[in-house]
Amino acid sequence: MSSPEGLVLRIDAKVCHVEVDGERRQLPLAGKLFEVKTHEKRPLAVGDRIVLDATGQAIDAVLPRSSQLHRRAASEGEEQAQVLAANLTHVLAVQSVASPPFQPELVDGVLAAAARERIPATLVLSKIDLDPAAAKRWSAVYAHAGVHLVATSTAAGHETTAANAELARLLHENRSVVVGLSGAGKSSLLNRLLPGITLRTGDLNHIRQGRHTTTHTELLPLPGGGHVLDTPGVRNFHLFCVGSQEMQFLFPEIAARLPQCEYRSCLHDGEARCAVQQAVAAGEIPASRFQSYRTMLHDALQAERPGSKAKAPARGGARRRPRR
Ligand SMILES: Nc1nc2c(ncn2[C@@H]2O[C@H](COP(=O)(O)OP(=O)(O)OP(=O)(O)O)[C@@H](O)[C@H]2O)c(=O)[nH]1
Ligand SMILES: [Mg+2]
Ligand SMILES: [Zn+2]
Repeated sequence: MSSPEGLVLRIDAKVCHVEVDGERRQLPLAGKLFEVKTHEKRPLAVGDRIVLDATGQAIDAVLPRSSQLHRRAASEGEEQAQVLAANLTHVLAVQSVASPPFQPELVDGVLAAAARERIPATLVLSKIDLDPAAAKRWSAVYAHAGVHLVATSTAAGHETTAANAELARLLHENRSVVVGLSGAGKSSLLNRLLPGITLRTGDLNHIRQGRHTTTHTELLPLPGGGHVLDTPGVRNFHLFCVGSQEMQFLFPEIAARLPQCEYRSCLHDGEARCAVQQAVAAGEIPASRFQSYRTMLHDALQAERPGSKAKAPARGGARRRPRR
């Protein structure tokens, strides 16, 4: 008889909640799987499919993932990846236009991480009732980047009915993860879009004191199809092991200009006759996107320096000299 399989729904400090044959079990985060050191901070993520051992009370193995959303973990010593969720088909990057203010580097980090895994992503511009002009400005920036964007508000009298319906449809068709700053309105939005879901939402004073309202990630099966993972707010989203040459391909509007740069291996970082830098100067590529790209590029270059504690990039390579 083959060992039973399970689906990881939630991970706490010492146990994980797993669905096995339609039933929920709590299993310890212990055993051989947790003893092997890998580049991942923890060998298990919400959304993982696992194989149980013969006792049915411990995890024997994790099945290969179809996708994963990960970021660089803040850790001492060797760099590690923190996998936020596994086996996803959609990423919702939620960012408010105000309160808390829009943070382009965080949004661009999430979008780049999704692009690298080839997971379709939607940018949800939330709380547009608070600053409609900013909503327009950011919509233009991301339309230019070819990003699928939905602008929402759940405030009474400002509710965005068509946008909410579009998001609800996406949620029912996918296994989605919802990522963004604490207080961006992730849980509020899910409560509004999904009848029967009642997630705790917070007030901003609480959040300003550094406390998140959502404190764990839990995979929720949705009546009517689909699964969603609401996550606690993240403050940053640094990419894990993306090579400097690979970086621009996570920013489609930047990569599109590469053929017009003088150097085939142009990184758009001070090189002469660079079409990207010209397009930024002419206002054809939004400055915020270029700024995010530069920050991430410098991060990658730093990691590639000899003696860096980061591992060599899994894909892409070291910076090559520009050549004609
Ligand atoms: N004006 C306005 N306020 C909103 C909107 N959506 C949510 N809020 C408020 O924003 C605050 C934070 O909302 P949450 O849904 O708890 O935010 P969250 O992103 O889930 O936060 P964490 O769980 O801490 O990551 C609450 O006070 C909500 O009432 C909106 O569309 N407009
Ligand atoms: Mg929340
Ligand atoms: Zn260039």
